Amino acid sequence: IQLAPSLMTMDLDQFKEQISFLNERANLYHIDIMDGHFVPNITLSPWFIEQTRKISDLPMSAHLMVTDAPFWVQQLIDIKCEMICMPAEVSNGVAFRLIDQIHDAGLKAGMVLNPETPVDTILPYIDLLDKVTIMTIDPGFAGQRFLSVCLDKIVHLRKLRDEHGYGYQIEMDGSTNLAHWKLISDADPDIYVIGRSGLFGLTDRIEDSWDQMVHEYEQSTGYRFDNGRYI
Ligand code: S6P
Ligand code: MG
Repeated sequence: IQLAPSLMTMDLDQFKEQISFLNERANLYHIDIMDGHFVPNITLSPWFIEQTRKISDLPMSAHLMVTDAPFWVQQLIDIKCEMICMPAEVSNGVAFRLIDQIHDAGLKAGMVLNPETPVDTILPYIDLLDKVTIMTIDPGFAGQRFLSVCLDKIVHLRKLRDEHGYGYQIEMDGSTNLAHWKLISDADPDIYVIGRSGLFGLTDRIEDSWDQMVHEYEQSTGYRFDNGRYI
């Protein structure tokens, strides 16, 4: 599996220390970008990605929660954000064009499915995608209720991939923590987004929080990390 810390949930007063620590352990960073319309909140931005790049070489994965996908996709192409993940709910009529634009720029294209959105929505272009993200919470905020019903979509996506040889990675996002580690690892996504409840909110120090997360994951699933890193 790969671990993607969700940077909207970190403490900005320890930004540099936390990123320096995570650079050695995480696989990519998850950047939530909201517009106040698609969800009633505003968090990170393309500017934040550029700032974080000053102290990190890890790939950045943008999770767009916006109604005007073409506008934000262009902003992210301009700064060469490695993975651009669009909301399936507002991509009808623009999906193929946006996926092509992202690929033409040498970047990766993903789609994100909110809890009520079925996998069928993205079937016409699923073969073109590099990543599919399954929301296991209502989007917009940290600390939301975990929706285990959404895990079925992960199993479904894995089956479709096996049957058709699709190339997408499967990611889950939302309430990734001790209470749900076992259920999530049984569904077996490739990428876990970890936020406040599973990492940043555990202790006051990122070193201790990471250790606690690893310990909780190992206890719940029987898997072993190697030197704090999931190999
Ligand atoms: C929510 C966002 C997520 C959160 C993450 C917060 O709109 O897409 O990526 O940052 O879920 O962590 P938690 O553990 O509170 O759910
Ligand atoms: Mg997210």
